[in-house]
Amino acid sequence: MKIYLATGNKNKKREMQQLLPEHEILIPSDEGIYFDPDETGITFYENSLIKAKALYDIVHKPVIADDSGICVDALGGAPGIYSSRYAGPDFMKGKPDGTKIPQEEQNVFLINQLNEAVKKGQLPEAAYLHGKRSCHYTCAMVLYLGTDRLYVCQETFEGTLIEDISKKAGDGGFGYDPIVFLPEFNKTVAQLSADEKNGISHRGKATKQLKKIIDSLNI
Ligand code: ITT
Repeated sequence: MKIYLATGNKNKKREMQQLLPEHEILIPSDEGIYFDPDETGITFYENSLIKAKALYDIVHKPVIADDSGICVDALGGAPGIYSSRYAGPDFMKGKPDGTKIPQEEQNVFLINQLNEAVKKGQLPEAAYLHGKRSCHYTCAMVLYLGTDRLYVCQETFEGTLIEDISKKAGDGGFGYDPIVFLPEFNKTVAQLSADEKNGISHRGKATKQLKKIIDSLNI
């Protein structure tokens, strides 16, 4: 079946196609559809629903949306929903003119911001509970099948942020993956194979649950 993925992010498309090989994953740009809805929500779920509904209203076919991001405990869960726009401590929610900075710079800013917070102390409780460098990815996935007809799965993927950009490693995955370390694997997320990442990631776990719904509905 054709499933539209409400994204402009080709890395999300690649991972979703690996996760749902029996379906054809299409993104708006594959069909020349202009798609850039305002993500005005304040939660992953709200933004995922905004994207899913916006694309459903154009294609009137099953749509999945993925709103995701990295949440650093010592930073109170930031950058969270602003992860793709994050531009350092002065522009946690993105630059006023909407321009994005390169991923490498985002990575450096995030590590330095965490290092500063750890140095200053007085971290949020979660950072003491899970470790001062703890972080997790979150993925809110909405399967939108018709007006007022939708299913939601939200999942997380825990790791720790490396201490210095010189320790970044791996060229798999995308985004913040080279700086997210998984102690149990002794690897960064970017050092995992695609199958390994999909097996444990926020996106992989959310998709696994949505797949059960897709299969049970026989759509
Ligand atoms: P769309 O809104 O068009 O889907 P986007 O990339 O802007 O594309 P989000 O608003 O959901 O999507 O932001 C997700 C950001 O979170 C993404 O750009 C990365 O910076 C980060 N992110 C999410 N999942 C990730 C993953 O698996 N690995 C690394 N970084 C990830």
